[in-house]
Amino acid sequence: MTGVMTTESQAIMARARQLFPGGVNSPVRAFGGVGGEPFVVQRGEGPYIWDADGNRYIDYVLSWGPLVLGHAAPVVLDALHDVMQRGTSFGIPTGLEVQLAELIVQRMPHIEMLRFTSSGTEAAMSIARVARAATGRDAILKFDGCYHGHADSFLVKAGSGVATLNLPNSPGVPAVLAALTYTAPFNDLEAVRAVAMQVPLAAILIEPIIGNAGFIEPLPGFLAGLRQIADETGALLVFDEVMTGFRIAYGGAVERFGVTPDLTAFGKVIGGGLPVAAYGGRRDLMQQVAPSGSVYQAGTLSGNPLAMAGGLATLTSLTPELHAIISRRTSTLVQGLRDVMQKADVPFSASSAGSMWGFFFHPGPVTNFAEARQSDVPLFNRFFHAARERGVYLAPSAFEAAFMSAAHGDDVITDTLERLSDAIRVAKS
Ligand code: KE4
Repeated sequence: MTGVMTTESQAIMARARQLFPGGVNSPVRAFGGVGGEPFVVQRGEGPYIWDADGNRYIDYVLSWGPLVLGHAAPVVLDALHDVMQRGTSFGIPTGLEVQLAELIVQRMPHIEMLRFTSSGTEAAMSIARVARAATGRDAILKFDGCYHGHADSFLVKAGSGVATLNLPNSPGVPAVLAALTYTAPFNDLEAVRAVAMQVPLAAILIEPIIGNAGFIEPLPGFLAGLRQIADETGALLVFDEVMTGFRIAYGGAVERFGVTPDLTAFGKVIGGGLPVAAYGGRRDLMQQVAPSGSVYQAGTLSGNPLAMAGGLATLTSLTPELHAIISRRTSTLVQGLRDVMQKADVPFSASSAGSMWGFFFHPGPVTNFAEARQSDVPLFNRFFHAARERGVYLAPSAFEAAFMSAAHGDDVITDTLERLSDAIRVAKS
């Protein structure tokens, strides 16, 4: 029997599995949700990535959101090349972090002061600490399906029933800490009110559109209702815009929904593919962060000049006009997908906001994570692999959002729809 040829990806992953848990440096990359063997990427350019065996894919994951200009955008590469000539890291203030912060504040005026970190986890974790210090309260409330990074307080799962104490969702998370995090279903104001009236909350923390359970939008009035509950009960309202920031609208969730949080976490797009995140908001709250205040938070590579240059090049290029173009193309893709799935006669619902989109194999509407979990995951998994075999890379999980970039031209979208039309024909049978 001839030996099965080992692909280059398989050979590299075999070595990786000896070195990293699951062979990866972040769990979702291991394809655990969809099964099969992850591939190793060799390079990316524009809307495309190539794996170690030379297979090309149209990429709708875009490094889980950061690459709103596409892979290896020339303007980003030029900025990095220029800045690295002067050194790569100092641990000393540089003008670049000021410039990027001014750009963020200019587009999101509710951000009066901010702090850069190197990951969204750090940003969200720091916000929890600031909220607890500012309110003198320990409890926080999050929503089923929302992900805010892997800090202990956020790795919790809903207990039985609605708005109950939470249980650790990972070994190593102390039960006493998990018990300080309450969970409510997305879009359920009564559940939030039930907790907030019983328990003094430091913060109500939410992804304004959930990107970590697929793509789930707030019902009209839901975010405004959270603002009201927060004001009535003395909790802070926190938007985790690590994924939605500069994607669902030029000015993020505040522009799209007209609700202003007290603190916001950012990430992904503001680094343009380099490790950047940030948290910020009301000046009176942010001034409590060391060294101006006593809430400690720090980071060796926070505000790193390379990362700042990546973010500056990206946000400077992302003009309102370009954002509108990408958003329009995203709508075209989503409508095209609806048509494809209708012809294939499969239960399907899809939506988009700016340059972020997502779908479920579910008739819809999907208004919370429990409903999302009723979608046809086995069909999604077959569709994921059929799409990948036809050169389209979607997130390797039924519960992740998808993204669009400036590099995904109309021709790429047309090509995508043709490929996915064949993929669903195979996946549904
Ligand atoms: P990081 O620590 O991974 O930079 O950011 C955590 C985070 C915080 N908030 C939101 C809304 C996020 O989406 C994330 C990270 N998103 C995931 C994608 N679901 C990153 C991919 C991964 O975990 O490898």
